[in-house]
Amino acid sequence: MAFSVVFHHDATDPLAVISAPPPNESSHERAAREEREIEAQRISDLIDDEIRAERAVRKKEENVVKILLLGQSESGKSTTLKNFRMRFARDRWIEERASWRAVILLNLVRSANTILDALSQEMDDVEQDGLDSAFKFDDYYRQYKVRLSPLQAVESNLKRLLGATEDIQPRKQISPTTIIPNGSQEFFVRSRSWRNFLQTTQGPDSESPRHFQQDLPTLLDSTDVIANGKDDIKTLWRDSHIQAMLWKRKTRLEDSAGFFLDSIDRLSVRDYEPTDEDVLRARLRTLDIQEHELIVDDETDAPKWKIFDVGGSRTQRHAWLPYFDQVNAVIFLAPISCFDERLLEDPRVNRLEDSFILWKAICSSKLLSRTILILFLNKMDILEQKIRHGVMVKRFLPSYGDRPNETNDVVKYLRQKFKDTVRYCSPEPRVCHIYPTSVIDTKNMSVTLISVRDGILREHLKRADLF
Ligand SMILES: Nc1nc2c(ncn2[C@@H]2O[C@H](COP(=O)(O)OP(=O)(O)OP(=O)(O)O)[C@@H](O)[C@H]2O)c(=O)[nH]1
Ligand SMILES: [Mg+2]
Repeated sequence: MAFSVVFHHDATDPLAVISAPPPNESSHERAAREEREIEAQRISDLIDDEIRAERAVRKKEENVVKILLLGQSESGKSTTLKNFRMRFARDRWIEERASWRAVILLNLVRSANTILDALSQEMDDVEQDGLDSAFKFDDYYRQYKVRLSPLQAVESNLKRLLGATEDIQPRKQISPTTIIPNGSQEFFVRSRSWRNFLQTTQGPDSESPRHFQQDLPTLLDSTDVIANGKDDIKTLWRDSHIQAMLWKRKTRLEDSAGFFLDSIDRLSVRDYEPTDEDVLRARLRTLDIQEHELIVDDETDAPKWKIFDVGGSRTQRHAWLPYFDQVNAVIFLAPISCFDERLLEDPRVNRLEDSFILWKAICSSKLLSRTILILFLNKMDILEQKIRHGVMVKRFLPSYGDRPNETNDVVKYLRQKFKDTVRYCSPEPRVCHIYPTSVIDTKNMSVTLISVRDGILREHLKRADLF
């Protein structure tokens, strides 16, 4: 009898036996069964929808390449991000460029004030110590100090405009043989207030012209004061006694101080508009994590890129860790020109040594064991300058031994050291791409970024296939 039921259904479909209604089913039982089936179908559809939604999110996530920029403070992380934005998000970059004017003027004025502060201290010291052999900065120099005193107010006004905060770092015992951080305190702007600033200064046609108009008088007043003092600033900056005094006192000007001081004529006009290079050179210390989304390829299904820029000073590094298991690639910046410099936040520590310690920690990290590693041996231009001026690498890096004091040899030596660390410290074998860079050199960086992009994409696709 049961067989006759089976043959009632499609004999070619074995599932038909299971899914067939029970024999002799009453109409009551049938209604209840159908209700159960409808409910089961509803739940099944719900689960399908959830799976589909999850897959869509995962697909979207998979189609985002996440890059973390790491390295000590002033290693060039934010400048690298600017290069990415300049190259791959050009429209937005141009929109924001004008808003950097306040930061650029602040960089310039701070450098001038740092020189004036060093001059004052030198005058006080020589007066107190009565050193006959020291060069006497007499009334001739005192008049510059008086004439340029309005720059203090300009610095305060620009800081207020940017919502900047002074960074108070404790001064520590310092070695007499190394360049020590003896300049004015670094300032920083929290990313939120800086973003607000950018959003409110995008020009009279933006949505917030009122704010732009509010900021303009401060910018123009600052420009006028700088224009009034520019000849004095230039004279002081070019004075060989001042240069010798800065060197002797180990006064640390920022890397771009010379660039802005040399460009003072161009920067101190009322209709000044920042160029790409000005923005790249502008120093604004990063606090918090800044996140930028870029489209680095014209193809519609190409992944989007998310780049995370972090603060590099020691007190900021705890914030890096949560990003380690989220990112596809790390670009680590090691400023190799810093072999004779000390950390601003801890002058006992050599900056190159600090970079090595960080690099070792990154290579050893289990969380990053499958992350693509890219290393920029940065500030090549400054390394070349130092070597040209006769600074001896082995004096600061005894292990360098008697190798030639030439840029190429130094780069080769350091490259091998960083490479050895990858080899010996990585939890599993990995390839690391190493590029010598000067991230302020836009032309070369454009080529480097294309190579970095292609390398990351290739690796990203390969890994997506594997896992
Ligand atoms: N000459 C030269 N200057 C550079 C180079 N890379 C960065 N700089 C300058 O060094 C300064 C610091 O660079 P940033 O990109 O702000 O450094 P950072 O790593 O973001 O620093 P934090 O935000 O403090 O962690 C800026 O004034 C840059 O213009 C380089 O290769 N050559
Ligand atoms: Mg930064």
